[in-house]
Amino acid sequence: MTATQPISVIEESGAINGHAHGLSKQELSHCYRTMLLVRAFDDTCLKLQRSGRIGFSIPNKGVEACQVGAASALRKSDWIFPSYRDFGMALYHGVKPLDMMHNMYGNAQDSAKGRQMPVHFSFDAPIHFVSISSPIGTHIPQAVGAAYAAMMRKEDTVFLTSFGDGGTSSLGFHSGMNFAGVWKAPVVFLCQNNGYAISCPTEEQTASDGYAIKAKAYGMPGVVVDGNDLLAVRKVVGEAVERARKGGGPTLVEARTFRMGGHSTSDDPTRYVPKELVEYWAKRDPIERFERFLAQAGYWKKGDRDRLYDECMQEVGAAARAAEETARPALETVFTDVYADMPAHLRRQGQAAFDLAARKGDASAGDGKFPL
Ligand SMILES: Cc1ncc(C[n+]2csc(CCOP(=O)(O)OP(=O)(O)O)c2C)c(N)n1
Repeated sequence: MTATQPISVIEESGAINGHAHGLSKQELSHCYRTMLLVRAFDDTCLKLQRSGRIGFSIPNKGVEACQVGAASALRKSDWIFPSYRDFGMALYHGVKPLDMMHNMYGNAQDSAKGRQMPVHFSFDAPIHFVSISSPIGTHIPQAVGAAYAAMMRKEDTVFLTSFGDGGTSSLGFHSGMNFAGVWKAPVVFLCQNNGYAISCPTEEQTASDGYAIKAKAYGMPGVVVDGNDLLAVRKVVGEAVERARKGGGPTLVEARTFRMGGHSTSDDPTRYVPKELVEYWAKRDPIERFERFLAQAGYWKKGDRDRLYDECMQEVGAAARAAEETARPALETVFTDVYADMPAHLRRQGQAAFDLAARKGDASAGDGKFPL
């Protein structure tokens, strides 16, 4: 890992040494509660997956400050082109756990009607949150193209695209960074360096001295920030956002953090992450760090965490129950939302599938058994 010291604001003690964050008590509380909501959603989905009620989930423990700090630096009119791990950004801007749970269950209320993987949300926004793509890095040039279009229309909208350390090895990273650098598109590239791309560590991902340094080759600033420090992420992303908004072009932000769970529920990180590394990062939990800051500001006392986390768990639990009770999408929806006029061969295939289902019954009814 590079020797560059990440920018931080909240010291381990919770002190911020005169940093003017400019946030009201209400705004700070919203950041704190959103981080707890991310964790509650995460904890609940892990239990749902392990008990066979949903098929898959993407853990987020440890990276909450990156997501919430970055989202808090954006206006609602800005755009987020997220990675699959970024649902904290959506929650911050008002998406409800229930909207997310419908997707986790792939039910009839899911905007993708179960035709996407779980955690691949697409929302009817309270925020501009582009639907999540699985292929690594493909959303990076999409964000740049959208930003360039906004620039040509002389809008002052900013586009944030977020990806992991592994995302920097994608073709999309190169083409997006290059185009944005040349044309000064209003983009913030947020690389959440959580140490691993599934089991691939940084030493095997890049020969360069970290990720922020790559910005230099594309003619833009590169900044390293402590990704477990919400106020530092907000400050660094906020400066990049304002630079972009004023026509100053893109920035690459590398947020150093650590994912405290598996890559996904299909992964076993104990097979490749050294125990000492987990212990090191466990002492740097982003939520506890923020609590120490809130306590020093006089906004937090012992007991607040349990009460609020419990509230979040109630909200997420109710969402899971409601999503589980919601009917599955109708079989016909497999064939909808693609063509305005469905081609004849697809209509024939659809009819054959409906006839089969009518004769044999619903093949997916499994009495609550693990669906895969
Ligand atoms: C183009 C492409 N190649 C491979 C994969 C399989 N894959 C899924 S997630 C992942 C790791 C990505 O790691 P990183 O970008 O660091 O993000 P993180 O999961 O750590 O947040 C890989 C290789 C994929 N989805 N898309």
